[in-house]
Amino acid sequence: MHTLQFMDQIWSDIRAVLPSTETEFSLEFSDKVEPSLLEILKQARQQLYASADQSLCLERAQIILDFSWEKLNTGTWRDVDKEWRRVYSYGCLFKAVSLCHGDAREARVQEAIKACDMGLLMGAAIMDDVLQKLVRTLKTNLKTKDSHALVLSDQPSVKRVKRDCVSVPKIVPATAVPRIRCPSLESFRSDFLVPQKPVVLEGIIDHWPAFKEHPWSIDYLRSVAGCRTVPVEIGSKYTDEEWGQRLLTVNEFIDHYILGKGAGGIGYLAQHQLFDQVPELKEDIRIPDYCCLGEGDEGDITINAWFGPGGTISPLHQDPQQNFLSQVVGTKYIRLYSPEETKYVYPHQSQLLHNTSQVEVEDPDMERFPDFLKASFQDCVLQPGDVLFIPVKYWHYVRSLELSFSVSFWWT
Ligand SMILES: O=C(O)CCC(=O)C(=O)O
Repeated sequence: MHTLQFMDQIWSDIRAVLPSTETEFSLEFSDKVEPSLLEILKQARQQLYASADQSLCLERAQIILDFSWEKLNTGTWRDVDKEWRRVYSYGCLFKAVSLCHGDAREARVQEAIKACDMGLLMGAAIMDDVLQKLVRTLKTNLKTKDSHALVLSDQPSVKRVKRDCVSVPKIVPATAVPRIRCPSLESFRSDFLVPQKPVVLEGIIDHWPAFKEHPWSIDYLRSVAGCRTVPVEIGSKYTDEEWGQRLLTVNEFIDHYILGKGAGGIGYLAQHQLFDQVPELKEDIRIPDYCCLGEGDEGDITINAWFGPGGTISPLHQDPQQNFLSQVVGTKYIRLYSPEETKYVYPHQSQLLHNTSQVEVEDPDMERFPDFLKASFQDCVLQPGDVLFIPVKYWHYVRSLELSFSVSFWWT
C-alpha cells in the first residue's frame, strides 16, 4: 500500500474507535483531579478533534502522563487512587492517537502500541476499553504495512531455539505425584480437593485451541503478541540480588532471552496481565471445569502466564489459593511440600518474602538449613497437556527443563 494511502487508512481506523465528536468524548473525574490538570485534559481532547497538527496534543499528553505517573508511583500500589490510573490511561490514549497522525511510520505505530500497553498495564479501563480497541487497530495496520516482514518471520524458527543443557531429574515411584485421567468432578472433589492432595490431571486440556487450532509456538506468539510491551523478570530467580523487571516487547523478549541473541541471560515472562492484555491468547485456553467446585466466581480466578527458556526457576514458595498449573509447551520439574512441612523449609523472615523458602531446593546448603532433608516431598515432570493441582499453601518449586509455556489458574 502507498504510504499516503496507509496514513489515511490508519487515521480513519483510529478515528473509528474514538467517539465521533468532541462533545461525545466525555472527560469526567472526581474532584481528586485538580482543575488545572482537567484543563490540560480538555485541551488535549480539543486538539485531537480540532487541530490539524497533533504535536500540541502530544505535548499535552506528555504533561498528563508525567503528572499521573508521579501519582502512580507515590506510596504503595494498593493505595493509588483509581482516578489517577484513569487519568494515566487518558494520557496514553492521547499519546497513542497523536503519534499516528500525519506521520505513521512503523516506529511511530510501534510507539503508539507501547503507549496503549502502558495504559493497559498501569492505567484503569476508560471509555469502554478504548485502549484495547485501539491497540487491535494499530496492530492490524502494522501487519498490513509490514506483511512482507511478517511472512519472513513466520518461517519456523525452531532450529534457532537455544537448547539449554538442563538436567532432567528422575522421578521415583515413592515420591511421584499421582496421575489420573479425566476424573469426574465428584471424584476430584472427594479424592483430591477435600483432602488437599496434589495430583496431575491428564487429558483435561487437550481440547484447548492452544494445542489444536493455534498450537502455541514462538512464531505464533510473535504473530499475536510480538509487538506488545510486557513486563519481563530478568534473573534466574526472584530471590537473587540481581533480579529485576524490564519492559520489553514480546519480540525483544524472544530474541534476547529465548533465542539467546545478544546478551542472553535468564528472562521470564511471568505475569497475570498477559491474558487481559492480549485477548487472542486468552481465547486459546479454557478455565478448567473443576474450578466450579470452588466457592469463588469465575471472575475471581487469576490466570497467569509463565513463558521462558529452559533453566528458569521459581523458588520454593506457597500461594494463598488453589492452583491448576497447566503445561502447554515444553516440560517442567516440580517439587511439592505440604504446608505441614513448613517448619523444615526455612521461610524468609521478611514480610515481603515470608511465603518463600530460603533453601535452594536442588542444591540445599545443609549447614544453614540442616532440617531441610527431614521435609518429605512429592515431585513430577509436567508434560504438555498435564495439569498439576497444587492445593492452597502447598510449597512448590518449579524448574523448566526446556523452552516452556505454562498457564496457571489461581482459584478459591
Ligand atoms: O511455573 C512457574 O515457574 C511457577 C508457577 C507458580 O508458581 C504458580 O503457578 O503459582
